[in-house]
Amino acid sequence: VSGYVREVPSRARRRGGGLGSRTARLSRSVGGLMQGVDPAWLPDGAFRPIGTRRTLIRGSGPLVDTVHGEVAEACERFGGSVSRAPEPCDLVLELTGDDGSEGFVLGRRDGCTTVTASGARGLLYGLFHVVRLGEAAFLGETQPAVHEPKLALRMLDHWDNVAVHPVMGQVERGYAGGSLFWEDGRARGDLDRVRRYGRLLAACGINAVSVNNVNVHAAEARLLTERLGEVADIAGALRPYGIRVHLSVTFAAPMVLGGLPTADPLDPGVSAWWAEATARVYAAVPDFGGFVVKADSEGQPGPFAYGRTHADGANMLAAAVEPYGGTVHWRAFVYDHRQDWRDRSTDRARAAYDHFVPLDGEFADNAVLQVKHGPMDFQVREPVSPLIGAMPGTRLAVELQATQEYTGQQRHVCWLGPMWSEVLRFRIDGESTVGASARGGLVAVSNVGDDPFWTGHPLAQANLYTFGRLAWEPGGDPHRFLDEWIGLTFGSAPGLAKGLRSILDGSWRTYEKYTAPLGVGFMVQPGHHYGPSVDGYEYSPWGTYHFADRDGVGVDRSVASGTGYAGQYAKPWAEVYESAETCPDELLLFFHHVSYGHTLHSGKTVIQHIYDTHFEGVAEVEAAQEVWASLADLVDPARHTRVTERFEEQLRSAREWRDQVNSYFFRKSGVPDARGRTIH
Ligand code: GCW
Repeated sequence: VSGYVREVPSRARRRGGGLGSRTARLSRSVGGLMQGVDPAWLPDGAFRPIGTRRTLIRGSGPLVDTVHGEVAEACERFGGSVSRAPEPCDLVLELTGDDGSEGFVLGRRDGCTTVTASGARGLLYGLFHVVRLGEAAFLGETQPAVHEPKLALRMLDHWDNVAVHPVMGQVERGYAGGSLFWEDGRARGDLDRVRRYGRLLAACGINAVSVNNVNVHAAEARLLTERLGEVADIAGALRPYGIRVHLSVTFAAPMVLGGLPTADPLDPGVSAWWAEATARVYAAVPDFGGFVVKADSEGQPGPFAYGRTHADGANMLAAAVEPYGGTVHWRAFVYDHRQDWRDRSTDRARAAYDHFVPLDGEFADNAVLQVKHGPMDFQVREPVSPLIGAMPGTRLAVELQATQEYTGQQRHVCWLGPMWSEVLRFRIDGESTVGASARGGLVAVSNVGDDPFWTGHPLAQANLYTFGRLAWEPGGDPHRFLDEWIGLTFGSAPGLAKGLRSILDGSWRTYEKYTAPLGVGFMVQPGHHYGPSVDGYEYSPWGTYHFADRDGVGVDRSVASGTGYAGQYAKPWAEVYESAETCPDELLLFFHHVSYGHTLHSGKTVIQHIYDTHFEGVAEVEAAQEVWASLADLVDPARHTRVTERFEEQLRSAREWRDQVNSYFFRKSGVPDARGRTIH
């Protein structure tokens, strides 16, 4: 991309000095961009309100040093001052102990803004909160107010492969270049970029990162043993920003790495092997977060081979990390991926609930069951997984997908904030929300790579930022987070925020309009999952079908006549979803097989809805593209060019979706478009 300076090799940049000077290096601008890497939501200018003032920092420890380094760098640039001794000041950042908490108290009196924290991370988050507030942090008087995260674990899972996988590449479902951590089978030497990543993550509240793919291939498996030093280096780069590192491990590690004849979780030799391996991990990374495990899922090994349960498997690993305060994140993505499409009684949507609900209460306290937010697989529209809320005796983490596998692969603008917020605010039983049930935390599959814009599509940064903010405050309005992101990233030129909002705000619904209709999902090209193929998965073993015929479309998941999936919900949802009359339009085809002439709550027939939304979706992309073009003078040229390129592809692809989906359903149904538009 024109306008970007290539990354300077880190050795050339390495000078002496502590974290302060390192931070200085990180944020030094080259033609408005930091050393060829987009500054994202931490441009130098965001620190001006702090950097022009006098700051007093109290307390000690590595994270206080980070805070000091940040403020010192801002002051160097903008002429303010920072001190550790009491002097007249505009901002006090004070750590009063270190109890491990993450909140802070912010107030303003007598011309001085004060952030007080009793845990070091809290001070860091307080600093970034002041950055977000900008000048507003230094106006008027405000009563001290407590700010603290609702969820203790706010985590990104990287599906990064150490060695390039022949099919999946460097990053599985990665759309932003190579891995930030790994390259050509080795850890990257350039830890500056990792550190800079940690800084961005801390600034939106993320505190944990898993550094390798849940599909653990041969090279990744060894991160647990002889390649542990590489993990320790990454942990060292992220630690100054309060981020703990986790590792995905293979359940078969005792066999693959230890030469044992079994990985049976109840075999004493197996647990002894894990205990030793874990001890070595903690010796190298004392604040290691724990293991992430994909077991008995899409061909990965697991406890089923030994006639053991998932609780047996998770608890054995949980016991290994327990002495060190670690956690096991055990994924609930367990289903039959070798299904016969002729078999209408098997329903993939049911699988996680059927496997795990009987185990409620059996998981150790430090074993967290990590559940995808929907029952299928990160489609643009799915109901909330009925597993969430059905396991009160188990700590659950909810997994979202920031990487846009099924939502345009970071070539399409698709801001997922509203979708995630709907999920998190969903009242499972009419009362408690998903956000409140996620006691084990909120996790997203990362959308970041070594791309200069971090996320390929520069506007996909909004997803990463919004994820962090929602994990901190699951009930928060995502539009507020979008506005924060816009303000920090793009500044405040008149007209800019309005334009960006209009592009991003409805982009998820736009994407939904031109892709698979009414919650039915998939219809993507098999394998890479980009672009339309209505029947691409219709006769496959993956369990993702739409059952369209000449009369109708959709999956009958009712209790009365279908797979019974609707009955996995608590009331009122079991009843709402059971009937096509009460089921919300947007999920109708997820729960019911209906005729093309079925009338939606909107008053339209299903077939006319399909036609209309597909035409509208493309028109909305065209409109967004025009708005973007009109912002050319207000946006950094390199950013503008990149997004312009992506819009061209988005429009091409949206038209392809429209034409394939509309033609498919016209040919199946024979029903013409009421408005007589061209359908091929
Ligand atoms: O969404 C699917 C992806 C796989 C992924 C799997 C999972 C890492 O297509 O690439 O594997 O989900 O979540 O484990």
